[in-house]
Amino acid sequence: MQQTTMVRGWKAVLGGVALACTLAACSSKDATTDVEVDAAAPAATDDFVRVEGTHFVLGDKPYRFAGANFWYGAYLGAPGELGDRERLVAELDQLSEAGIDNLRVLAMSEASGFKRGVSPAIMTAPGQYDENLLQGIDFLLDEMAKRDMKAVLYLNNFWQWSGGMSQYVEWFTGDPVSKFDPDETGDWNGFMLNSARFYALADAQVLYREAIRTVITRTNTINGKAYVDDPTVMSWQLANEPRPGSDTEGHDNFPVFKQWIHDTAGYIRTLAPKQLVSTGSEGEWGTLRSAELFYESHDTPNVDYLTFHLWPSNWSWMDHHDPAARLESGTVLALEYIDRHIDLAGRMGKPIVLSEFGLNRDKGSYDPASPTTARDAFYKTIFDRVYARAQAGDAIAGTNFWAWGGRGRTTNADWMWKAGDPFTGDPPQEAQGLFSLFDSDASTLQIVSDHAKAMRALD
Ligand code: IFL
Repeated sequence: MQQTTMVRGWKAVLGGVALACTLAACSSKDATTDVEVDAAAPAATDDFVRVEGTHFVLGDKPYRFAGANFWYGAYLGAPGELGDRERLVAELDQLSEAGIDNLRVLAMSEASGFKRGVSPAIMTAPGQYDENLLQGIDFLLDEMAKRDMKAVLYLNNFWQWSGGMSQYVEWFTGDPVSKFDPDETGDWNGFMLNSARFYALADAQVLYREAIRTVITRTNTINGKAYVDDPTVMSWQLANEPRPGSDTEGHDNFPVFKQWIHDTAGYIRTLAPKQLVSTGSEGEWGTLRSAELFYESHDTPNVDYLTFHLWPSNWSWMDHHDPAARLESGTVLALEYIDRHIDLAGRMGKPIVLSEFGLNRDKGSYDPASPTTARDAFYKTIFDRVYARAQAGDAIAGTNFWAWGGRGRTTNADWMWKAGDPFTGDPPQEAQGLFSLFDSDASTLQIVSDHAKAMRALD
């Protein structure tokens, strides 16, 4: 199969696509006319994480990990005033010393009119990119390589905090994101249904692919490595938490959503054949609460492994304001959710990663000095189950807690982020301290660290 990825500006491609795509679907072949889907599995080379059956392998050993979400890693890596390289290096050292060596990072954001959107964005306008922020990814990857860390880089977002799919919808329909901004309207259902229009917009898909290509085919300005030849990148992820619709509405979007996953994953595969492709899905919760639809949407050789997320207080299994109150009953549901997804991955014959989970601090405090008793108990129980299933040879390969807050602190009375503030693990639409694991959270860090070491020690 010939792979001829042409380098073209998105506007030049647009004309061809408008003719080639229907609004219902835009396959990868249609979108570029020069890229084929269902490409071969990545070349197995020793330095890259690869998939063998339901496991990851690195060199001649299984690769299992306890990692972190670090969405703003590239922002810290940017040169000059924008970034904070000194902080980034110190925190990578802290994480690495704790054995936390797998980081899930945002690699594309879009400038938006959302009240709680991050600013600046990597894509400043359609097809225009902030070179400083791209150099932030360069710096991050280079520093991670020095510490033998692996990166999972996501290329879009279903949610508003980085612009994401809704911003593409604005660019290509003219409907402003402000009309659907959940932080203004309180209407999350309407926001999600608007965001999910993205998949069927042929022109938006062309720009999205151009953004994907811009990042994936980049050469690191610090170490000269082509990203596609850099084993630091374990996986490219289609988006953060892509959903076909809202919690339970949007079944009509499912066919185009599924096709979008299969074709976009195939497109990424052609660009980065040595690296893995994953979706960033929450699992059944984010797929119209359906295990079957989750299975179907990932049933393509273009997706190397599965991801799922676990949010007991967001999902009302526990209480945001007092996570201890229903810790026990919520944990039962959480463990069932974990087991169901690991079993499903086993049936699909793919590895699976719990790539987000989190819980509030005691009494729902945002204060980094407040205790984390319930959270610690929750982390420990989750890790124990993951370890037991991994030890039994099941498909679970690792976890990424949400989220590394490091030394980031807010001094704002409302706990919310504004442009220019230090970053914490909580994105701008959430209180800074909601789910962040700060550098001072010694007991939680110890739990993660112990688990990381135990996972690594498994054969
Ligand atoms: O901050 C949220 C993030 O957008 C996500 N999942 C849940 C997080 C906590 O609410 O991807």
